[in-house]
Amino acid sequence: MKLDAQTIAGLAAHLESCELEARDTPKITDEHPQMDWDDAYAIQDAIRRRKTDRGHRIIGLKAGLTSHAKMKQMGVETPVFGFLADNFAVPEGGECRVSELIHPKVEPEIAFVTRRALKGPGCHIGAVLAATDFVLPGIEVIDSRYRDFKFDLKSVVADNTSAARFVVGGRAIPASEVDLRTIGIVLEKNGEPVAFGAGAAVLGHPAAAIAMLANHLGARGEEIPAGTLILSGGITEAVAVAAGDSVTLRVQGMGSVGLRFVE
Ligand code: 0L1
Ligand code: MG
Repeated sequence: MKLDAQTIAGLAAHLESCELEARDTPKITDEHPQMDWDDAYAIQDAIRRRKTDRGHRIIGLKAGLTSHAKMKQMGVETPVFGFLADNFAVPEGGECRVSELIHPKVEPEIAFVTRRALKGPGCHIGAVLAATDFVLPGIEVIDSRYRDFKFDLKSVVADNTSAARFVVGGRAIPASEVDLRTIGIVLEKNGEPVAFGAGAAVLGHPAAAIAMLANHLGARGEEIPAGTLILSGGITEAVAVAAGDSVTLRVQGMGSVGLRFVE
């Protein structure tokens, strides 16, 4: 690690206050170019602790930048991992307040819920499917705290991978009932299709993103607990939204899930 404990705590406080006050910031590596991956995840962990210390629950995990479309959109090459806090959850068909966010975008995703714990190293698609209780459609609302979404990967990891809100719903089905590679998705904004894709856009198979997360946590002596909701990553590019927009994700054989954006 290159940063001391005080700097990590200060950066976590800074990024979390940007999140809570819907205020943007230049990327933190501008001031701390020596920051390494361990520092980045330590800052994310410190944000997580700030939330749990205030009584929030961590209700899920996420993988981000898992599709070529997203990697190309953001000019990066590696997936990243973050957490979902209880106040990020929007009820199906519910409202998401844009005044609480900086510059929200939506991503169509497949969400997994585990039945058994998953631990790396060596976690693979087969282990993920065997440990998955069900999969269901999910929309992630990302909201990088970095000005104009200009960042590098370490800054993104520290910022909890731009996690802000999410909704899951539609028809939950056992992973064995569907080929997650060929499953088709359509993302609609205000009734118009704006993005299309298939599950294979996520690392060839969305379960591969969950395996990568388990291996990432395993390297840190952690695991994905049983009963965890995990967003596997955007299948397409992220789509910008504003107050008044209504977004629906349709997933083949799994129904639809949606939310509305209000001021
Ligand atoms: O969930 C995601 O793929 C977002 C990762 C962070 C990068 C971004 O803000 O687009
Ligand atoms: Mg995402």
